Amino acid sequence: MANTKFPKGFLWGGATAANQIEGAYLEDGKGLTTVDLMPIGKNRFNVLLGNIDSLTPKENEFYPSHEAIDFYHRYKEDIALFAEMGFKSFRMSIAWTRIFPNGDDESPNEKGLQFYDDVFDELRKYNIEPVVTTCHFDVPVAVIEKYNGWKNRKMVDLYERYTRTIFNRYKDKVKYWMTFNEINMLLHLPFVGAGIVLEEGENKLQTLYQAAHHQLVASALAVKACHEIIPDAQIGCMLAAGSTYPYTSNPDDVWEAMTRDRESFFFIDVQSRGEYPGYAKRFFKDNNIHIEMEDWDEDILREHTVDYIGFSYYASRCISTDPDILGDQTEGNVFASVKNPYLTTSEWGWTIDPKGLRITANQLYDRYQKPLFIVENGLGAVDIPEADGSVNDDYRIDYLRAHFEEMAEAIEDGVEIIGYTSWGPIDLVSASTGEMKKRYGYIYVDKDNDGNGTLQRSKKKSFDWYKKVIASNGVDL
Ligand code: BGP
Repeated sequence: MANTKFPKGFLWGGATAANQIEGAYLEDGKGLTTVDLMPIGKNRFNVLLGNIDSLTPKENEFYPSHEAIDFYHRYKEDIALFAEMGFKSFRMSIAWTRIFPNGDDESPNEKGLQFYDDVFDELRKYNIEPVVTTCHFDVPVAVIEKYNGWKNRKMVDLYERYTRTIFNRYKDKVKYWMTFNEINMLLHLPFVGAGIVLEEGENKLQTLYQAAHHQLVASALAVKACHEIIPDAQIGCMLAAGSTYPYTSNPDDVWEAMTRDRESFFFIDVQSRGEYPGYAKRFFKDNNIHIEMEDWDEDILREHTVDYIGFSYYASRCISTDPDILGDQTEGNVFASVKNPYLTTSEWGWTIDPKGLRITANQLYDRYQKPLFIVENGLGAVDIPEADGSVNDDYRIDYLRAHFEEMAEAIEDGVEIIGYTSWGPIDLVSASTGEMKKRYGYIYVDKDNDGNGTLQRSKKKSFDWYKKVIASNGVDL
């Protein structure tokens, strides 16, 4: 198509995670995973942070992941709708606990393996490329009970066995992989992605960075295994990205912004450049953090770096060292940020900054010089269906259009971007709040925050709009 900035074969699509769509949380042998213990409401945030008093679901709580949107039984209908929109790719995750219900079982669960075979076959039927995250906010509860989750080095072996199992099983069907979803989130929400329950008086930073080291080694071993088992596959990392701006040109603000960004870049510096950066070593020294390593860890990290940089982008951040300004924070986001006077926010307080996508993409490409894959982006909004059931989500279209324009600019800047999967192409459970009413989809799902609704799927206005965008490879916005 004339005038497109998007390369031929650009992987337009949508992104999801097992625990936010599948439901069937104990069906066909699946074991409990971290998210199955995360209720809706205030308590959810406590659990995300690692303050949890019981590792079994409670009678009087509502756990959104248990049914989610029932993709487990409805995947054919949903994939047919993605195909109708013209998806070239579909990002999803495998639930570790469908494959190894306890995380350390002797042999994998055949029914779990079969489910993903069926999903991949269905995608392939429509020429939709599966893009698979091995671990998206997902740690088997049994290994938290037994080993304290990623605090324990044992997790490296268990994860390696799990990833080798899925690479072997799906080697002919899946060519795009990612290791840990938003790996940097471990520092902010230690329970959900790392199964970390913090003890009273524990040296939090020591625990978090030791767990991070375990995940980084595990990620490198997965890269190694993937390259051995599926030589024609690509495997990437996944960063919760979003540049941090200094509130003023005061060098203290500029340095603070750089420091905040490095908190996140730290993970990708190791996964992509293959070694601990100097600034991290200094941070460890200043904070009395001692990372225990095996002799061969540094070799593993250096030799098995990722092929591409996957990232989510929802918002930019802004930081100040002035206590008066620092008090004026945005709400509802795990990354601390002061309000940026030039930008507006979503209903959940997330800063809306399309140009920030161009800035972030350029920054990541300058730093790593590897292809980028935008694997999450989108607007969480309340959709109110009209009397006839239609959803006129022009606000969502406006948000996406503005981001696509900036993505096209980044490509013009010379940044290599291989694909874009918008978050939640079908309404799904919100990770941070557990709500259904925080919707991202082109496809509406009839379900409310209390779990009521028919689960029926219907197309929103944005459905046809995104279809047109894909068909024109980003020209017709
Ligand atoms: C990312 C997660 C997703 C997702 C998204 C939107 O952090 O990788 O799982 O849910 O954010 O967040 P939320 O669902 O809280 O709106």
